[in-house]
Amino acid sequence: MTVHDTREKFGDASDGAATSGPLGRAHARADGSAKVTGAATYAMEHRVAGALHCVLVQATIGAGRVVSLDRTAAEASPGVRLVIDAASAPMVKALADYWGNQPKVDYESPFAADITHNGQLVAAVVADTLEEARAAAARVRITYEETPLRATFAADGTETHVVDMLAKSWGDPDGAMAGAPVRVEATYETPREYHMAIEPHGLIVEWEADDRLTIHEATQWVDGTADWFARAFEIPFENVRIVSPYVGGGFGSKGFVLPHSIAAAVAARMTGRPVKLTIARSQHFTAFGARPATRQTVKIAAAADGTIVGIDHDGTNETALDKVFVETLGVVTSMMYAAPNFRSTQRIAPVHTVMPGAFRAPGKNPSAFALESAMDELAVALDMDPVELRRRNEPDHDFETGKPWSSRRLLQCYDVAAEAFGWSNRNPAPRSMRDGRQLVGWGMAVGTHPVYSSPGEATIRVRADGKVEVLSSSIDMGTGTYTILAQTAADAIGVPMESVEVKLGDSRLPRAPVAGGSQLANLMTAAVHKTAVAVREELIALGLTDENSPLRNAANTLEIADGRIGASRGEAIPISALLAAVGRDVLEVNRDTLPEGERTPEERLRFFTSLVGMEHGATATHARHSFCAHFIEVKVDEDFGTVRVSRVVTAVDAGRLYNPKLADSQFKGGIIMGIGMALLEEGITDPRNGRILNANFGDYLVPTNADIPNIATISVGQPDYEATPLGGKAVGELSIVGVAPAIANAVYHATGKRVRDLPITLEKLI
Ligand code: MCN
Ligand code: MOS
Repeated sequence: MTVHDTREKFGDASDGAATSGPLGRAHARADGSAKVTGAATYAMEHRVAGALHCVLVQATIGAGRVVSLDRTAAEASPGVRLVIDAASAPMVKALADYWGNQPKVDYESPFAADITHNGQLVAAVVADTLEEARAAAARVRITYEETPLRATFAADGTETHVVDMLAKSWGDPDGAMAGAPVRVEATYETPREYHMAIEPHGLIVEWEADDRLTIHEATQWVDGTADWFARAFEIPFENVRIVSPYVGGGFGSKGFVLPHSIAAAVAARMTGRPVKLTIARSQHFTAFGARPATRQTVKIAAAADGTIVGIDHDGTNETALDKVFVETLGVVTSMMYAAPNFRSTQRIAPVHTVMPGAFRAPGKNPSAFALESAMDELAVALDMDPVELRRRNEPDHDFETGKPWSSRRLLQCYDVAAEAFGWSNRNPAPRSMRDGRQLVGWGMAVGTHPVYSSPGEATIRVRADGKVEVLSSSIDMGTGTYTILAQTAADAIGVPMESVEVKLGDSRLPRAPVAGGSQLANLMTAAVHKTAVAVREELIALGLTDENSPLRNAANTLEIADGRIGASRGEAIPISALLAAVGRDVLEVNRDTLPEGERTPEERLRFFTSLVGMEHGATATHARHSFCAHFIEVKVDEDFGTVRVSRVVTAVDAGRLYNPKLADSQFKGGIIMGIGMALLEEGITDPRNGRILNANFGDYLVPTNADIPNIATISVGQPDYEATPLGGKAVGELSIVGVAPAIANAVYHATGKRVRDLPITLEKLI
């Protein structure tokens, strides 16, 4: 079953899209053929003459310090141009982190001498060839002094710090718990999980002058990256060019500048040559952080009829010793159900790890694993259908902010997904359903993601041949930005999709914020729409008022459709003919969606190179979220305990979908990642030295085709203009949220066994 099979019966978002043009329609990816034919070039495929190769040397201990680092053997190796470490590399300006935490020093090195995690960057070797650099890297002799190590956080909850800023509480949660007839309480754990994008991290750095550089690097944020390099090397923003036309997946890992990228830029500057650095797959586990391990205790108290009276959620995530990353664990819990009494506590536990980072639906994803597992446990305790339990606790507004929902069609998600799945045929008793030697389990859970928004900017050029160029420094990491921006421009101007060409991923283009928090589609379609409407108005004005326009006396106003302009009932001419007649080579318009008011160039830049302009979730008037409900079937082998997901039906409310085909692909991608999280993914840490033992694609398992069943996604969203200008809500991260608990709940239904720590591997079931 696909979204298309169910559309007739259940409808889909394009029903409400209110468009006759391309936006809201299922178009194939505009960049698809370039990708499958190899014409799309990724960062490391960029050819640059005379490039040297850089290879990283990483710490082999988890805690302590470098006592000596002997470069002589490496420097004497064939082809070697440079060996650098903390002692020999020049420092760069230390910057406040992306959340505004100020640095403790003025200058810092990308290389460490004090070791706080295994795999920390300690040196780099630059040579003529990759092989020579690799061979020499193995000859860097390092001796360490090791100090005691905390590889993972202690199970007893000691050594955690409460993050006061994130504490939430209302009503009387303790009183509600004490007086309630039904209570569940359990602790849930999720392990370290890694992004594992297909395209490895890497970059090519070229210094054209002392204060001017170009970097080819896959990034989710061209402008933020350019600004970071500019400030770190103390050169003007305009002098840094970041080029990133294609990104082979990022999932949060390519949002921010990482130490190895600074190291490559330092190496290029020192050698005076372009430098290429690709980090090896094994280094992807330590050169930057992914989802931290979490432990969460959830208590839910309810009346006998299932009405929730209180929720208490206490969650901890591990973080680095010297840097704080918070995986915000209370985020889903505080807005999902009508809880009159509520508390959530956020803790962090510093351990010897690389600083964790954002990974698809940070906070939301593990938060939902705990909450949605606990809801299933509550349904069991109440002897109530889990969908019915959720229906009874559907909140009519957001309890946390007190604001109304911009839209919340979760009840509709339950209706259509339950019907498409056949949920009414479920026998609620565990171990009651079978398929031969397989135990069959049906489980469900919900997911959500807030709508974030930031300003955007776009330039549109209509060329003499009538073709339309859309220019933006925003990026497409497989999501569909190229396609939806072409759709938006085509729709608003009135030209066919085929005559629109979108150029992205270059800091020379108009500004864009990070493609993170699932905000890019909504904010960039808004910026392109605004620009395209202005283009359309200018074309019409030209047609009506230019003394050489053949349409000058045609009517009071003109219309543009299918690339032709004319009076509504009169004859229409191609846009190219109008431009030729009035003697214009090009018509160019630039617009942005920055807040009103005079802005200095510095203020404008700050909006696109920091997170200051980002609106999180609620606006002044509304709470904005996307929603989804997953219904999942698993088959568990009774003898071996192996779990297979055999069917998934997911209903989504992400508002208006700009391209249902690409949105469907996003939803499926998220669900597949959720299946990996539930059944396969786990970074295993050696307690002796903090090493990640399965730091490769052979041992860190992600789902393959054989692991993935039929997935049906059904959209019940309708345009939500309180959420965003064009009515869409968040898509990219939504559907990973809630998959793991739906599977855990299905496994419980199949086996009678509740697994509270991911992944659900066979030894936990036997
Ligand atoms: N879309 C739509 N209608 C909407 C919103 C989005 O049709 N109302 C579709 C569009 O095709 C759009 C895509 O969904 O290009 C994603 O839009 P959006 O939700 O705005 O997400 P972003 O463009 O900001 O992309 C980032 C988001 C994040 S934060 C992660 S993490 C993630 C994700 O996208 N990483 C991905 N999806 C990914 N998909 C791929 N293939 N690779 C990644 O690394
Ligand atoms: Mo997505 S984790 O916000 O890049």
